[in-house]
Amino acid sequence: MAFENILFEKKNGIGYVTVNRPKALNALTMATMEELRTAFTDIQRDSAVRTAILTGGGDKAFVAGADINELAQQDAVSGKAFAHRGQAVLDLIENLGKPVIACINGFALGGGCELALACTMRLASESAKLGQPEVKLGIVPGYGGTQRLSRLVGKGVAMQLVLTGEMISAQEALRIGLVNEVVPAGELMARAEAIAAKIAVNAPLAVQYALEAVNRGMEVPLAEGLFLEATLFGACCATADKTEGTSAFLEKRAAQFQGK
Ligand code: CO8
Repeated sequence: MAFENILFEKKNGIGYVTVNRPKALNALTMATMEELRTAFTDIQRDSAVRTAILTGGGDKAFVAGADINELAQQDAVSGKAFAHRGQAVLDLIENLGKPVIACINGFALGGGCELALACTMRLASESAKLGQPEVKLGIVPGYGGTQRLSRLVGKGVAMQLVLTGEMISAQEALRIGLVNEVVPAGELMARAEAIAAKIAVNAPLAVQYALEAVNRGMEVPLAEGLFLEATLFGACCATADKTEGTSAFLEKRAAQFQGK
């Protein structure tokens, strides 16, 4: 499929997705969201792709939010449908079964911050700015910002960000746990690729189940989460990769995983 709003490339086991509307600071139109859905569905289905890296085109923005031109047209019914459809794309990214690393190379505001929140981990360049400015536009976050942000950084800090709408620096985002690491802009992609390479040598099913255990475990009481963990642990014990991983350790050689 030819994309108009994103760039999509698969190389060395990594799916590279770039939101590419730099003139509008990569603002998310519905068409852009549909293209993201297509690209991430492809990544999910392609067993040769082990991780994904999501970033923004140009040097100014990751994503500066939902496209305000489209937002301005929404009424109660279409606005709800709009938010729902976009949320489904972010759910796909969050539960892809493969890690998605957000490279926040500039503004990550509103829907852009929410898109980053749906990723498995977030790296930011030193000049990145993050925030949930929706209240300044008379709306609330609609792509999960009121939910994922508070789960990630805690209720009090999330409230401050969502209610003031103020932008914070990459360093402040690091301090509150909104991003995992801050790196110089020129090193952002290389750092993401280095993390992806570390994940790629591990057992694919174990990576997938670990991701599922953390994501789903966050939503249930501890006892249920521990039960889920034990169940997925048991499932891992039935895989060829567990036999290979434990044998390779005992034979003092590198494991060759097959994702089986
Ligand atoms: N939508 C559309 N166009 C945008 C957006 C956006 N979110 N952000 C920037 N642009 C455009 C500008 O209009 C401008 O276009 P033009 O050159 O044609 O005038 C171009 O990008 C460059 O922007 P600026 O000139 O404003 O650049 P500055 O460096 O002066 O400022 C800012 C950068 C601070 C990032 C500024 O552009 C800004 O404040 N942007 C809006 C940020 C924002 O409010 N984002 C939240 C949007 S709401 C949202 O995301 C809700 C998500 C949930 C939706 C769920 C239901 C749909």
